[in-house]
This record gives sequence, C-alpha cells and structure tokens, in this order.
Amino acid sequence: MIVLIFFFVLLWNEAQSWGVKNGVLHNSIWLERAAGVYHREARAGKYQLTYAEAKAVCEYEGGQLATYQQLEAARKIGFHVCAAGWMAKGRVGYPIVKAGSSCGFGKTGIVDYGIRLNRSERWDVYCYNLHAKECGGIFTDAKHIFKSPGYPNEYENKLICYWHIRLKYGQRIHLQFLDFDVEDDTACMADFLEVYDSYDDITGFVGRYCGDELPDDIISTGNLMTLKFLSDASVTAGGFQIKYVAVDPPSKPNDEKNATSQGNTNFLSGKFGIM
Ligand SMILES: *[C@@H]1O[C@H](CO)[C@@H](O)[C@H](O)[C@H]1NC(C)=O
Ligand SMILES: *[C@@H]1O[C@H](CO)[C@@H](O)[C@H](O)[C@H]1NC(C)=O
Ligand SMILES: [Ca+2]
Repeated sequence: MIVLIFFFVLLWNEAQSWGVKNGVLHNSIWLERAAGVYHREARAGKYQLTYAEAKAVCEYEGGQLATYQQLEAARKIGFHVCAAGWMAKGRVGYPIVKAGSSCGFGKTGIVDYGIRLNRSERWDVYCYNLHAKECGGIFTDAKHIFKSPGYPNEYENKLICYWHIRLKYGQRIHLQFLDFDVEDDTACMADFLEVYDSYDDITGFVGRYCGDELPDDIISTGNLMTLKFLSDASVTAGGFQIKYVAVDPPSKPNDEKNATSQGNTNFLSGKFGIM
C-alpha cells in the first residue's frame, strides 16, 4: 500500500513537473524514455508514413515498431500522444492518459484503430527501443559537452537525433557552440540543427542552423531545452560539438544584467520554466 502511494506521489510529481496544458498531460520525455516507447512522425510532417516506412524509421534508430502491449505499458506511466501511429503487426492507434474533448473521444486508454488491411495508409509511428540511442540523449547534469554522432568524423546520412536538456527548476541553460559544420544550404533544408526553448520540438522554436559558421550562444528562458538534428540522404559534413552549462538564478538583479551584456549571446526571454 505504502509502495503504491509512493508510486502515485512520484507519478503525480512527475505529472506536475511536466505540466498539464489545456487539460492534457503533456508528453514527458522522461516517461517516454522510461518505457522505451517513443513517437515519431515523418520529416514532411504528421501522417505521412506508410507501414513499411514507419517500420524503417524505427529500425533506422535501432528500435522496432512498438507492440500494443508496450504502448499500453508506456501509457500507464504517463505516455500521452494525440496522434495515431503504426504499431507492430500493422496496428494503428495512440495512447491517451488524460481524457480531453479534442483527443481520444473523451476516453482514456489506447485509441485503437485496429489492424489496417491497407498498409499504404499514412500515419505516424510508435517505436520501441529500451536501450539508449547513440544519436541524441537526455542530460540533467549541470554541464555537458555533446557531439554529433561519430564526431570528430563526419556524421552519417539520414539521421534524426534529439537531445533534451533538463536542469533544476530555476536554472537556465547556456548553450555554446564549440565546433559547427553542417551541410550548407540557403534555407537549411538539407541538414540542420534546430534549437527549441522547450522540452519538445513543437513549441519554443529558437533557430535552425547549418553551414560552418559558429552560431551565437543561446541562453534558455527556463530549465529545459531540446535540440534536433536532421541529415538528409546525401552530403555530410564535419558535425558539431556543443557545450552547455547551468546558469543559476541571479542572487541580485544586477548579476543577470551583467550576464546578458556579454557578447554574442541570445538571451531568450518572456517565458517561464517548467518545474
Ligand atoms: C490504401 O490507402 C491509400 C492511402 O490512403 C489509398 O490511396 C488507396 O486507395 C488505398 N487502397 C485501397 C485498396 O483502399
Ligand atoms: C555590472 O557591471 C558594471 C559595469 O560593467 C559594474 O560596475 C558592476 O559592478 C557589475 N555588477 C555586478 C553585480 O557584477
Ligand atoms: Ca546532407
């Protein structure tokens, strides 16, 4: 019983910490990883993957299509995504933790579209991979240096990497580019690194970077940041090395003012962190 209560307290704290927005428990990277299940969509956007393509997306990242049971296990610990995706055996569905009118027909559970006879239909995908991927990662330490896969060798084609940084509440993240070389393209359509001032790649877009010019430093508004790296099917480059350090909340208003005045730093402002 005590264990059960403890578990619920833990779960509740985690739910609190990631925030319930618009009545929907937001998808937590932490929980996602704990379950080994994650959601992916095509580079082109939502609902673009055939079954064969969905399978290839998971396998490319060293995982496989999630089974219904794996998705349900993930859902039970808080995995909530409002987008239908392929699962193993040609099944399509999505996990709903918190009932809402806009998603899941007001019910909780796996919204199950069943096994699709037409494998050319286009959906997102749910992959399963219990082991940490080499491409991307989650960092909670006060400072860290991370690199594109294979660095200092060139990165490979067709990569999708996510790095999530989550520090203590009140801290900010100071991102500094130590080395940067990504296939150059006028609009960064080919290969790119994107930075988000958020725990996902949906909100808080900061910028998209490519080429070999070092981007300016970036300081987050809150304690969370997401970096996403995509490479297309041809032409690679040297890759990158990025360092971050935790910035503690200023003890005096003056301290912060001076911190912002250092050169070449994009201080993001106007939003609050998530505890
Ligand atoms: C299968 O789905 C695709 C994409 O929605 C559609 O274009 C195609 O006509 C469907 N095929 C059959 C046999 O229903
Ligand atoms: C901030 O900078 C100003 C001038 O550059 C200096 O006089 C002041 O002491 C600094 N304040 C702090 C808290 O470091
Ligand atoms: Ca490329």
